[in-house]
Amino acid sequence: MLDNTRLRIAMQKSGRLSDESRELLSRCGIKINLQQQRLIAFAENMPIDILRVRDDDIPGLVMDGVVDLGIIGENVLEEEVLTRRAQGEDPQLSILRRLDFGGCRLSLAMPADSAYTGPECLDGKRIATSYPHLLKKYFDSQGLTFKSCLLNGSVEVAPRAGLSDAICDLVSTGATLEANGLREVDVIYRSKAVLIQRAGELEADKQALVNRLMTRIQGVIQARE
Ligand code: PRT
Ligand code: ZN
Repeated sequence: MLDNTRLRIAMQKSGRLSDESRELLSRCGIKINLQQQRLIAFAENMPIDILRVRDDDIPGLVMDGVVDLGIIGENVLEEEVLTRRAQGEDPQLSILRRLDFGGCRLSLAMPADSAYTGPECLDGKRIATSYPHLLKKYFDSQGLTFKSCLLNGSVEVAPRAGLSDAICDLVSTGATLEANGLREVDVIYRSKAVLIQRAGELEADKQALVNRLMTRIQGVIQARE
Protein backbone atom coordinates (compact mmCIF):
# COMPACT_ATOMS: atom_id res chain seq x y z
CA MET A 1 0.00 0.00 0.00
CA LEU A 2 1.13 3.54 -0.69
CA ASP A 3 1.92 5.64 2.35
CA ASN A 4 -0.82 8.27 2.60
CA THR A 5 1.27 10.62 4.71
CA ARG A 6 3.67 11.19 1.81
CA LEU A 7 2.94 13.75 -0.89
CA ARG A 8 2.25 12.00 -4.20
CA ILE A 9 3.26 13.70 -7.43
CA ALA A 10 2.43 12.24 -10.86
CA MET A 11 4.68 13.04 -13.80
CA GLN A 12 5.10 11.68 -17.32
CA LYS A 13 7.29 8.61 -17.35
CA SER A 14 8.83 9.08 -20.76
CA GLY A 15 8.02 11.71 -23.32
CA ARG A 16 8.27 15.38 -24.05
CA LEU A 17 7.51 16.51 -20.50
CA SER A 18 9.48 13.94 -18.53
CA ASP A 19 12.99 15.43 -18.61
CA GLU A 20 11.86 18.91 -17.68
CA SER A 21 9.44 17.67 -15.03
CA ARG A 22 12.25 15.67 -13.43
CA GLU A 23 14.63 18.60 -13.71
CA LEU A 24 12.13 20.96 -12.06
CA LEU A 25 11.60 18.60 -9.13
CA SER A 26 15.31 18.09 -8.73
CA ARG A 27 15.98 21.85 -8.83
CA CYS A 28 13.44 22.14 -6.03
CA GLY A 29 15.81 20.00 -3.99
CA ILE A 30 13.89 16.74 -4.21
CA LYS A 31 16.40 13.90 -4.39
CA ILE A 32 14.91 11.07 -6.41
CA ASN A 33 16.52 8.14 -8.12
CA LEU A 34 14.54 7.72 -11.33
CA GLN A 35 17.04 5.42 -13.00
CA GLN A 36 15.10 2.26 -12.43
CA GLN A 37 12.07 1.45 -14.60
CA ARG A 38 9.68 1.67 -11.69
CA LEU A 39 6.20 3.13 -11.46
CA ILE A 40 6.95 4.74 -8.10
CA ALA A 41 10.12 6.51 -7.02
CA PHE A 42 10.61 7.59 -3.42
CA ALA A 43 12.31 10.88 -2.61
CA GLU A 44 15.27 10.29 -0.33
CA ASN A 45 15.18 13.58 1.53
CA MET A 46 11.48 14.56 1.68
CA PRO A 47 8.18 12.72 2.28
CA ILE A 48 7.38 12.65 -1.44
CA ASP A 49 6.55 9.76 -3.80
CA ILE A 50 6.76 10.26 -7.54
CA LEU A 51 4.39 8.30 -9.77
CA ARG A 52 5.64 7.92 -13.34
CA VAL A 53 2.81 7.27 -15.78
CA ARG A 54 1.47 8.01 -19.28
CA ASP A 55 0.66 11.70 -19.53
CA ASP A 56 -2.95 10.91 -20.46
CA ASP A 57 -3.49 9.28 -17.04
CA ILE A 58 -2.29 12.27 -15.00
CA PRO A 59 -5.44 14.48 -15.05
CA GLY A 60 -7.61 11.53 -13.99
CA LEU A 61 -5.24 10.52 -11.19
CA VAL A 62 -5.43 14.08 -9.81
CA MET A 63 -9.20 14.50 -10.33
CA ASP A 64 -9.84 11.13 -8.69
CA GLY A 65 -7.62 12.11 -5.74
CA VAL A 66 -5.22 9.21 -6.27
CA VAL A 67 -2.29 11.63 -6.28
CA ASP A 68 -1.95 15.09 -4.72
CA LEU A 69 -0.09 16.91 -7.49
CA GLY A 70 0.58 16.36 -11.18
CA ILE A 71 2.61 17.94 -13.96
CA ILE A 72 0.72 17.87 -17.24
CA GLY A 73 0.22 19.70 -20.54
CA GLU A 74 -2.78 22.06 -20.45
CA ASN A 75 -3.97 20.46 -23.70
CA VAL A 76 -4.28 17.02 -22.09
CA LEU A 77 -5.77 18.48 -18.90
CA GLU A 78 -8.42 20.54 -20.71
CA GLU A 79 -9.36 17.65 -23.01
CA GLU A 80 -9.90 15.40 -19.96
CA VAL A 81 -11.94 18.09 -18.17
CA LEU A 82 -14.15 18.51 -21.27
CA THR A 83 -14.46 14.73 -21.70
CA ARG A 84 -15.60 14.28 -18.12
CA ARG A 85 -18.05 17.17 -18.38
CA ALA A 86 -19.49 15.61 -21.55
CA GLN A 87 -20.06 12.47 -19.47
CA GLY A 88 -22.01 14.48 -16.90
CA GLU A 89 -19.23 14.68 -14.30
CA ASP A 90 -18.03 17.83 -12.58
CA PRO A 91 -14.24 17.39 -12.41
CA GLN A 92 -12.48 19.32 -9.67
CA LEU A 93 -8.83 20.31 -9.33
CA SER A 94 -6.77 23.45 -9.08
CA ILE A 95 -3.99 24.76 -11.27
CA LEU A 96 -1.18 25.82 -8.94
CA ARG A 97 1.13 27.23 -11.56
CA ARG A 98 1.79 27.49 -15.27
CA LEU A 99 5.30 26.18 -15.89
CA ASP A 100 7.97 27.35 -18.32
CA PHE A 101 8.18 24.27 -20.55
CA GLY A 102 6.07 22.03 -22.78
CA GLY A 103 4.94 24.94 -24.93
CA CYS A 104 2.98 24.04 -28.07
CA ARG A 105 -0.16 25.01 -29.94
CA LEU A 106 -3.16 22.99 -31.04
CA SER A 107 -3.71 23.98 -34.64
CA LEU A 108 -5.87 23.29 -37.64
CA ALA A 109 -3.88 22.25 -40.68
CA MET A 110 -4.88 21.48 -44.24
CA PRO A 111 -3.16 20.14 -47.37
CA ALA A 112 -0.74 22.88 -48.38
CA ASP A 113 -2.52 23.62 -51.65
CA SER A 114 -6.00 24.11 -50.12
CA ALA A 115 -7.47 27.57 -49.85
CA TYR A 116 -8.31 28.81 -46.34
CA THR A 117 -10.04 32.06 -45.51
CA GLY A 118 -11.29 31.17 -42.02
CA PRO A 119 -12.70 28.30 -39.96
CA GLU A 120 -15.97 28.42 -41.95
CA CYS A 121 -13.99 26.78 -44.79
CA LEU A 122 -14.04 23.65 -42.64
CA ASP A 123 -17.74 23.75 -41.72
CA GLY A 124 -19.12 20.21 -41.88
CA LYS A 125 -15.76 18.75 -42.99
CA ARG A 126 -14.06 15.69 -41.55
CA ILE A 127 -11.16 16.56 -39.21
CA ALA A 128 -8.68 14.07 -37.75
CA THR A 129 -7.60 14.77 -34.16
CA SER A 130 -6.67 13.33 -30.78
CA TYR A 131 -8.45 16.30 -29.12
CA PRO A 132 -12.12 16.02 -30.18
CA HIS A 133 -13.49 18.00 -27.22
CA LEU A 134 -11.09 20.94 -27.55
CA LEU A 135 -11.88 20.98 -31.26
CA LYS A 136 -15.63 20.88 -30.61
CA LYS A 137 -15.34 23.72 -28.10
CA TYR A 138 -13.63 25.84 -30.76
CA PHE A 139 -16.10 24.93 -33.51
CA ASP A 140 -19.05 25.55 -31.16
CA SER A 141 -17.64 29.00 -30.34
CA GLN A 142 -17.58 29.74 -34.08
CA GLY A 143 -21.09 28.34 -34.64
CA LEU A 144 -19.64 25.66 -36.92
CA THR A 145 -19.74 21.86 -37.04
CA PHE A 146 -17.29 19.16 -38.11
CA LYS A 147 -17.16 15.39 -38.48
CA SER A 148 -14.63 13.80 -36.16
CA CYS A 149 -11.96 11.27 -37.11
CA LEU A 150 -10.43 10.23 -33.79
CA LEU A 151 -6.79 9.13 -34.06
CA ASN A 152 -4.42 8.84 -31.13
CA GLY A 153 -1.32 8.93 -33.32
CA SER A 154 -0.25 9.57 -36.90
CA VAL A 155 -2.86 12.32 -37.18
CA GLU A 156 -0.73 14.11 -39.78
CA VAL A 157 -1.11 11.31 -42.33
CA ALA A 158 -4.94 11.33 -42.26
CA PRO A 159 -5.54 13.76 -45.16
CA ARG A 160 -3.03 11.99 -47.41
CA ALA A 161 -4.62 8.64 -46.52
CA GLY A 162 -8.02 10.01 -47.52
CA LEU A 163 -9.35 9.77 -43.96
CA SER A 164 -10.00 13.47 -43.40
CA ASP A 165 -10.09 16.91 -45.04
CA ALA A 166 -8.00 18.54 -42.34
CA ILE A 167 -6.31 17.81 -39.03
CA CYS A 168 -6.21 19.41 -35.60
CA ASP A 169 -2.93 18.51 -33.91
CA LEU A 170 -0.17 19.80 -31.66
CA VAL A 171 2.53 21.84 -33.35
CA SER A 172 5.79 23.19 -32.02
CA THR A 173 8.28 23.82 -34.84
CA GLY A 174 5.89 23.02 -37.72
CA ALA A 175 8.37 20.54 -39.24
CA THR A 176 5.96 17.58 -38.97
CA LEU A 177 3.22 19.45 -40.81
CA GLU A 178 5.62 20.52 -43.52
CA ALA A 179 7.01 17.01 -43.95
CA ASN A 180 3.46 15.80 -44.52
CA GLY A 181 2.48 18.45 -47.04
CA LEU A 182 0.24 20.28 -44.58
CA ARG A 183 -0.13 23.97 -43.79
CA GLU A 184 -1.04 25.38 -40.36
CA VAL A 185 -4.11 27.54 -40.93
CA ASP A 186 -5.39 28.41 -37.45
CA VAL A 187 -4.31 28.10 -33.82
CA ILE A 188 -7.20 26.99 -31.62
CA TYR A 189 -5.40 26.55 -28.26
CA ARG A 190 -2.01 27.43 -26.75
CA SER A 191 -0.59 25.10 -24.14
CA LYS A 192 2.19 24.81 -21.60
CA ALA A 193 2.89 22.35 -18.82
CA VAL A 194 1.06 23.12 -15.57
CA LEU A 195 1.33 21.96 -11.98
CA ILE A 196 -2.07 20.83 -10.72
CA GLN A 197 -3.41 19.85 -7.30
CA ARG A 198 -6.30 17.60 -6.35
CA ALA A 199 -9.47 19.11 -4.93
CA GLY A 200 -10.06 19.04 -1.19
CA GLU A 201 -7.90 20.03 1.70
CA LEU A 202 -4.48 18.47 2.07
CA GLU A 203 -3.28 17.33 5.48
CA ALA A 204 -1.46 20.21 7.23
CA ASP A 205 2.01 18.67 6.78
CA LYS A 206 1.41 18.01 3.10
CA GLN A 207 0.07 21.52 2.55
CA ALA A 208 3.14 23.00 4.24
CA LEU A 209 5.34 20.93 1.94
CA VAL A 210 3.37 22.08 -1.14
CA ASN A 211 3.79 25.70 0.00
CA ARG A 212 7.54 25.17 0.31
CA LEU A 213 7.71 23.54 -3.12
CA MET A 214 5.74 26.42 -4.66
CA THR A 215 8.21 28.95 -3.28
CA ARG A 216 11.08 26.91 -4.71
CA ILE A 217 9.39 26.49 -8.10
CA GLN A 218 8.83 30.25 -8.20
CA GLY A 219 12.56 30.75 -7.57
CA VAL A 220 13.62 28.16 -10.16
CA ILE A 221 11.40 29.69 -12.86
CA GLN A 222 12.43 33.26 -12.03
CA ALA A 223 16.10 32.29 -12.21
CA ARG A 224 15.53 30.90 -15.71
CA GLU A 225 13.71 33.97 -17.03
O1 PRT B 1 3.57 8.11 -23.71
P1 PRT B 1 2.72 9.26 -23.26
O2 PRT B 1 1.25 9.04 -23.48
O3 PRT B 1 3.07 9.68 -21.86
O4 PRT B 1 3.19 10.50 -24.18
P2 PRT B 1 2.55 11.10 -25.52
O5 PRT B 1 3.23 10.46 -26.68
O6 PRT B 1 1.07 11.10 -25.46
O7 PRT B 1 2.96 12.64 -25.38
P3 PRT B 1 4.30 13.40 -25.76
O8 PRT B 1 5.41 12.98 -24.87
O9 PRT B 1 4.53 13.39 -27.24
O10 PRT B 1 3.83 14.90 -25.41
C1 PRT B 1 3.52 15.25 -24.10
C2 PRT B 1 3.08 16.71 -24.09
O11 PRT B 1 4.13 17.55 -24.59
C3 PRT B 1 1.91 17.07 -24.99
O12 PRT B 1 0.65 16.72 -24.43
C4 PRT B 1 2.06 18.58 -25.09
O13 PRT B 1 1.54 19.22 -23.93
C5 PRT B 1 3.59 18.76 -25.08
N1 PRT B 1 4.15 19.03 -26.41
C6 PRT B 1 4.92 20.10 -26.73
C7 PRT B 1 4.00 18.31 -27.55
C8 PRT B 1 4.70 18.97 -28.55
N2 PRT B 1 5.27 20.08 -28.01
C9 PRT B 1 4.73 18.40 -29.89
N3 PRT B 1 5.33 18.98 -30.78
N4 PRT B 1 3.36 17.14 -27.79
C10 PRT B 1 3.41 16.60 -29.02
N5 PRT B 1 4.06 17.18 -30.07
C11 PRT B 1 4.06 16.39 -31.35
C12 PRT B 1 2.83 16.67 -32.22
O14 PRT B 1 1.75 15.84 -31.83
C13 PRT B 1 3.35 16.33 -33.62
O15 PRT B 1 3.31 14.94 -33.84
O16 PRT B 1 5.16 16.71 -32.15
C14 PRT B 1 4.79 16.76 -33.53
C15 PRT B 1 4.90 18.17 -34.02
O17 PRT B 1 6.11 18.75 -33.66
P4 PRT B 1 6.82 19.79 -34.65
O18 PRT B 1 7.98 20.32 -33.91
O19 PRT B 1 7.20 19.02 -35.89
O20 PRT B 1 5.81 20.88 -34.98
ZN1 ZN C 1 -0.08 10.48 -24.08
